Amino acid sequence: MQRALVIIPTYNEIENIERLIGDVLTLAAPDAVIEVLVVDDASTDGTTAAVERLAQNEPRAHLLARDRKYGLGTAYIAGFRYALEHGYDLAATMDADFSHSPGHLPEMLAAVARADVVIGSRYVPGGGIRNWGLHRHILSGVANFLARLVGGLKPHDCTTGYRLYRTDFLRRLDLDRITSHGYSCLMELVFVCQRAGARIEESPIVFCDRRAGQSKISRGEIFRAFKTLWHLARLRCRGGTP
Ligand SMILES: Nc1nc2c(ncn2[C@@H]2O[C@H](COP(=O)(O)OP(=O)(O)OP(=O)(O)O)[C@@H](O)[C@H]2O)c(=O)[nH]1
Ligand SMILES: [Mg+2]
Repeated sequence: MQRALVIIPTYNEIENIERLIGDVLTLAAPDAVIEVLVVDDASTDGTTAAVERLAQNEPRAHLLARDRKYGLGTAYIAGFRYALEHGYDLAATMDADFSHSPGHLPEMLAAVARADVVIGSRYVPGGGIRNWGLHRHILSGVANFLARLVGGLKPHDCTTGYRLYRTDFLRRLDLDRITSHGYSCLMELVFVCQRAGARIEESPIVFCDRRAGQSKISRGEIFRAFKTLWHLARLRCRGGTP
């Protein structure tokens, strides 16, 4: 039986997090024991306290409470380190706002039997997006087009945060050398995994726009995504790794 840790980064997700943890922990996954790690960046809406309370009565729920908003990318890396230190076989990442339906996780767990990294992909047959405005479609389309063109990334969806990694593969990566701290870390992670020779598989997901709580993506994050793409393009030209 494999041990899987679902890493959920949070910043002000009080309306979602307790219900999401409940849904993840009641998933039927025949070949895996599922636990949850919330990586919270000093939420101001009570998310930290709510998860802390829940974790006191639920041994499969864990909290990493950080003292300020360090950013989404660093939350993923902190989650990976926790998974490596605590001997999990698999590490998943999932947004807290139900955009990533826990219902897709069993399919991703099945797919990881033949891969090092499974990407929950909106842009493969069977995948899709519900309730997005035109500007979000354009932003995501442009980011993925550039990621493939400039960064040489092969997956069709390089900006999704719904993923599943084998920890024995993560152990081979030099996580200290990941440079992006925010959302663009998602592209950098694909780049690093691809460079390290990962077998990457895309498993279709239907992404639903958040119904509760507020989006945390900012204009600054979009600007930083371009900086990250530039960084990846340079690395690609030099043939080096980040
Ligand atoms: N720990 C941590 N989590 C974050 C941070 N920023 C965002 N998150 C979490 O990362 C996940 C994705 O953030 P969202 O705001 O949903 O980003 P998004 O899905 O691109 O935007 P929407 O479609 O509007 O929801 C959510 O679980 C957030 O709570 C951060 O700085 N630190
Ligand atoms: Mg979201």
